[in-house]
Amino acid sequence: MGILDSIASPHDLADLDDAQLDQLATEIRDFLVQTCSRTGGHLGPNLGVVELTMAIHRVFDSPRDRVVFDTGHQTYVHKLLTGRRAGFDRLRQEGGVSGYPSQAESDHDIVENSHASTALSYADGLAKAYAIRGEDRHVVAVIGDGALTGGMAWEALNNIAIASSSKLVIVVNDNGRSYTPTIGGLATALTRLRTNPRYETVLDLVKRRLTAVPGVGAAAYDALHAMKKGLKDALAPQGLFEDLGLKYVGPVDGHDRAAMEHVLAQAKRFGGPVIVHAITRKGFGYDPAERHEADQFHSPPPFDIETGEEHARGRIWTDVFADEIVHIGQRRKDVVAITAAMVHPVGLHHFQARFPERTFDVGIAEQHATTSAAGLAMGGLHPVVAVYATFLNRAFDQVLMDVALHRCGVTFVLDRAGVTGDDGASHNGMWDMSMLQVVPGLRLAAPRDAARLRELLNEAVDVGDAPTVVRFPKGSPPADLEAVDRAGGADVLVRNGTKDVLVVAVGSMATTGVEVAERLVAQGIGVTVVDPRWVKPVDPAIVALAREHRLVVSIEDNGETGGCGAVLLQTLNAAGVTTPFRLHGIPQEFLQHAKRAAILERIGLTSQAIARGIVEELSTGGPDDGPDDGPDDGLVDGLVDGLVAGAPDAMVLPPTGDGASPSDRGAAVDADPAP
Ligand SMILES: Cc1ncc(C[n+]2csc(CCOP(=O)(O)OP(=O)(O)O)c2C)c(N)n1
Repeated sequence: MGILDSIASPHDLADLDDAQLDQLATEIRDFLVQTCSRTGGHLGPNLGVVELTMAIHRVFDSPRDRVVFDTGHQTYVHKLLTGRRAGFDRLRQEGGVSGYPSQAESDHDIVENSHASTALSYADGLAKAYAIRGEDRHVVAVIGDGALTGGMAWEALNNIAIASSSKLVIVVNDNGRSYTPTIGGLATALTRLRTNPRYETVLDLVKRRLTAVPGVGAAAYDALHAMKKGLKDALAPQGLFEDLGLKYVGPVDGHDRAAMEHVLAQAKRFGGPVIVHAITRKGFGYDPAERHEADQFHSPPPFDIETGEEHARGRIWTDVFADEIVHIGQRRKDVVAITAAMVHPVGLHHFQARFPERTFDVGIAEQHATTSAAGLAMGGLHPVVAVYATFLNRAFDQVLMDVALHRCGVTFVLDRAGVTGDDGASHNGMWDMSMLQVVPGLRLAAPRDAARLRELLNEAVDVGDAPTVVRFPKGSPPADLEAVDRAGGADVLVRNGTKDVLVVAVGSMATTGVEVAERLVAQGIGVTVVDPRWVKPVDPAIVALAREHRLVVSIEDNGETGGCGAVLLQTLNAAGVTTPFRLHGIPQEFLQHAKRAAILERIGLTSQAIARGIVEELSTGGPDDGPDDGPDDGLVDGLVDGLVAGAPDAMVLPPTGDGASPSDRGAAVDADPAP
């Protein structure tokens, strides 16, 4: 049994000696590598915070003292030290520990995040609350140099600087990287600190002094303490944190646990806000991660431990975008690309390699990305802002007022839209189509397959007088699904039999829509399936089709409230179309982490569940369910007769093939964690 097995809470760290603590750090690293090699996960960031997290838990008294990790992707070590080791068997899977902090998992987690740059604001509020309530509790915020590029972090620092009675320790975990190296003036300033030649000398000195004394003695502390002023004055470039009026300690080697503990203890004693600048290495201690150029194993899918080679994954939606945006860039010299610190994950790396001067990594700054894009458009260019769908939430006001109000031709490309699953509630891209519906002039496209992604992206960048959005899900696109006809700008995917049911299937739900049609047709129900391609504004051709059918069914992988179905229903209502309507989308709830297919099953977004609902509606209520008194009754009564005549299977539709619907299989989701 290793030491890690004996750790049930941070208190168990107190009695360990230096050798045991070193051993524990090694065990934690081994454990993380083993686990992530099977499940995928945020390995690199966690390998970088092993000693730092141990030091925090030895110096502070969590959960009485509060520890808030920015973004939350680097909390695996914290979870291991707070009694959650067993749950790592199913990391990021249903029933296992989640990939981010979780209140339900532990009292040691107060913030449930995943969106970056919020920790300092939470910590500011917590520390002020404890001060006002007269509670002697500290708050520790851990924030990476990447997350520190987010504007909200600086809004917080601006306030923390004057909150002199806040017992707040901010640990800047500076590994020089977000995924790729962190960009911008802040990164340059931090680099100056890190690469100052005297820094190494001082660190060496610190180490020598500390190891010269047995254990963690007062002499060691005094040595460090005496040096603090020197460190600060000699090495801290005047003008970063100190000009804000914040106390600054460091830089300190974040992999030197004893040094970290001393600096943290010193910061704790100060009793007001203090910044501790820790230098760490992402992926530290696992060679393939340290050598991994693109992102030092920021969030690999399952991999081979010996070689670090990632298990093959198929071609995903992002790859289709990555290739097409290069073609567009060749054709259009005015097209420029913006990423918020995620050049590889959003597929801009090829574009960047080809057109470096036309690619802007703005840091974790979706708001700035959006308004900067407005400026670029005003200046005569066509920006493509590529972000994960969930992160566009950050920039709603900027989309509305800065881009749309000014009728700027900016294209937003939203990756990982819809249910993403493994990364938990805040990573699902289930709000974009609701929030964007209210933006005047904005046009929104949802491609159903790779061919449509290429087509719609090209159409989007041709719009020069309004924002356009192209959104697509995580994972691999299904096989291209050709249209049988066009209706206005929409593609007709199925036209079979009489005009009983019109299925309006949005984007990635098109395959599901076609499967629903197959099931209904097998029941003798006539079906038309359309993919609107552009879901905003509503195509008049769809309104006309709705008028001709007896039931309209909308399917989307977006929240039910205010999404495509809701707006279509509203549009039909305004046009006087009274056809009954069934709306299928994601219930407006925070979805706990699980596989995407399992979540879709649970919330009824499968062809089987949708088809069953339609048959039930048609047979029990729906358009008209009375005696034979109208033109609809042939269908309805036929179904009811079928049921009455001992055909209960009409209600329980058989699954196709192996029970998993083709769309569920086609939309295979890669195992890589989202950031
Ligand atoms: C608002 C927002 N935008 C983008 C991301 C995606 N993302 C997750 S981690 C990360 C990099 C974080 O870098 P840093 O804070 O330095 O932490 P590290 O991983 O280096 O420890 C990014 C861009 C996010 N989580 N939140």
